[in-house]
Amino acid sequence: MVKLLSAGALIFLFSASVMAVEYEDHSGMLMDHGDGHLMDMAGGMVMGQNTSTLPGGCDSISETKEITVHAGHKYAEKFPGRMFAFDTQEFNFKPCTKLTVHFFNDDNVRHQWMMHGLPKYLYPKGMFHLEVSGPAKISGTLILPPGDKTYLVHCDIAQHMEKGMKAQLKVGKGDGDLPSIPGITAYVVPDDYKGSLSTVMVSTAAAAEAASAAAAKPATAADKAAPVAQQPKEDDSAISGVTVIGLAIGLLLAPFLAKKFKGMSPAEVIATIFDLIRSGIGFVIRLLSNLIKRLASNKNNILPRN
Ligand SMILES: [Cu+2]
Repeated sequence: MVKLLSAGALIFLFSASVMAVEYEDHSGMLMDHGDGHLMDMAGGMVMGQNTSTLPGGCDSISETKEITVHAGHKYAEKFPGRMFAFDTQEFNFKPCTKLTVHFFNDDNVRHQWMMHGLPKYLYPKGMFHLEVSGPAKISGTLILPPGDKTYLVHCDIAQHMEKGMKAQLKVGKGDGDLPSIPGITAYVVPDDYKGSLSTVMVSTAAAAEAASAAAAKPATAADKAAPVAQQPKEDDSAISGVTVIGLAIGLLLAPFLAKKFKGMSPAEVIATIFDLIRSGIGFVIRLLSNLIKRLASNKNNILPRN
């Protein structure tokens, strides 16, 4: 125990002097809530702690490993466009390894080292999870399952993974690479710095969908206009809502139709008109259901007063 404490103190002193950051060590203050859930008063947290139960398929612990992982803004500096990162993006361990993670949060915000996809009979929600508000350190232990599999490790604080705090942990050979791991795999939604409006629009899924099918155009207009029609609560708002939708469709359709029918065979023109009518009917149905909803809600409003 004394040995452990002094080793911990040494690590603490060493990292504090090297990094010039004073980490609050949460590992000694944790309260065990059972089920591998440990917490302290400062919000340090370990979930899915498992130091002794072997996952199914493991006859014994193959190896005992300890790693130190840092999380912070500065580790993202080498990845253009990223804001947060771990200092390591890929981990690799033998199946059935007993792994202790010493997690250092270098930032003055909250970060997590959250691993997903673990067997749920052993790890609540299939997760092993370290979390601490920095600058601070927290440690936890788990036993990795057997087999070749790639596990997602990330920080689940809103937008931290999207901003770069994402890694993969391969057990055995793993089973492939995950997308958007900084420095390892391609970003799923690559940024385009050309700056032209058309490329910006194509990069959004909604615009791509609208461009892919001509018939989708009136539907898009209806979708955009619908919230406008739903907002007002007065009776006469139905008329202004319809007017707004009509105007929106008219504006969108006029140049579209002119372009669309140019150089078309009669059969193609008919097919296009059919498409438009079909999506137009869908739009009218939606409009009617909106009106009915509004009438129903008005009725409800009036009834209690009488
Ligand atoms: Cu984070």
